[in-house]
Amino acid sequence: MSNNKLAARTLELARFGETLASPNPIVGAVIILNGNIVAEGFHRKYGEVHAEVNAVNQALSKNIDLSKCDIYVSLEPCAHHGKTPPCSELIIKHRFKSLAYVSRDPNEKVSGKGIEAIEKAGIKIHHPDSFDIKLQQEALEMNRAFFKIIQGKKQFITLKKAVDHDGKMFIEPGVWKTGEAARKQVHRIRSTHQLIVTSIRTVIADNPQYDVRFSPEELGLADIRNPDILILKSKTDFTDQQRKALKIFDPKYNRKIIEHQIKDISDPVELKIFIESLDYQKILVETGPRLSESFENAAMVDDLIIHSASS
Ligand code: AOF
Ligand code: ZN
Repeated sequence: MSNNKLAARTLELARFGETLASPNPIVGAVIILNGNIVAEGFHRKYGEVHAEVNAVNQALSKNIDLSKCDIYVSLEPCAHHGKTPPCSELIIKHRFKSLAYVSRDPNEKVSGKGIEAIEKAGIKIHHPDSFDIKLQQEALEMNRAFFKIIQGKKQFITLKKAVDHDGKMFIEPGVWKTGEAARKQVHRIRSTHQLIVTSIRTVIADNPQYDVRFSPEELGLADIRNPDILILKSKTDFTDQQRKALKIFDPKYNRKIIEHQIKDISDPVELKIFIESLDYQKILVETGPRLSESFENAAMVDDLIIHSASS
C-alpha cells in the first residue's frame, strides 16, 4: 500500500467517529507491519480513548511486536494529560519505527509537542508534506469545527439550504425534491450535529421529523444520534392539537426539544445572543428562508450546504 493510500485510510477511519467525537477532533490511526495494515483505530467519543490507543490495543490483542511497526495518524498525536494520557508517550513506549501524521493540531497544549518528544526518542517522523496536498487539505477540512472551537469560537454552525433547479425557490425541510444521495448526506449531517435549529413556521408548514433514518453502515458512522431540536417561536405558539399531531413531538425520537420565544425571528442580534448562550458546539440550521437569512445576516454561518433539485 502506498503512503498516500495509508494516509487516506486514516481519514476514512476518522470519519466513523464524527457523531460523538465533538468537541474533540475526529482522528484515525493505522499500524503497519511489512507494508500491510495490521491494526486500525479511531476516536469514537469525546472523553474516551484516542485513535492511537484503539489501534495499539488492537495490535496488542494480536500479539504484534510494535517495535517492528510504523504508525500513521490523521492528526498529530497529543502530548498532554487531558481526559486521557498522552498518545506521544504511548508511541514512545512501544518504540514504533516511525510515525506519519497528515495534519497538525492547533490545540496549544498539543501543537508540535508530541512530535518533538517522539522525534527526541529516536522515532522517525513523516510530516504532512510527505503526502498528497489533497489529503493534507482533506485532513484539515474534516476538523474545521474542532479547529474553530479550540481557537476560541464557541460554536460551529452549518446552514443547510435546498433550492429548486432554478436556484431560487427555497424547499422547506419536510419536502424532498432533491435526490437520494442528497438525502443520505443530510441524514449524515444531522447525526454529526448536536442541535437542529428550526422555526415554528417550518414545523407547522412541513411537519418535519428531523431524525436520522439511515443505519450507521449506510452513513459511514460508528454511531447514529438524533440531534436535539430548538424551535424558535415569535408571536404564535403550538395549539394542543398540533402538539399531539406534529411528528417532531413524537417521544420515540429520544431527544430534547427546546422551545424558545424570540421577539423577532428576523433580528440577527437577538438571535446571535440566544444561540451563543446555548451549550451546543455543532449546530445545524435546517429551516425556511426567514430564519436561514437571519443566521446569514448575523454572520453566524461557518458552513453552507446547498442542495439543488434536478427537476
Ligand atoms: C490524539 N488522538 O484521537 C484525538 C486527539 O481530553 P482528551 O485527553 O481527550 O484530549 C483532547 C485533545 O486531544 C483535543 O483537544 C485534541 O487536541 C487532541 N485530540 N489527539 O492524539 C486523538 N482525538
Ligand atoms: Zn491523544
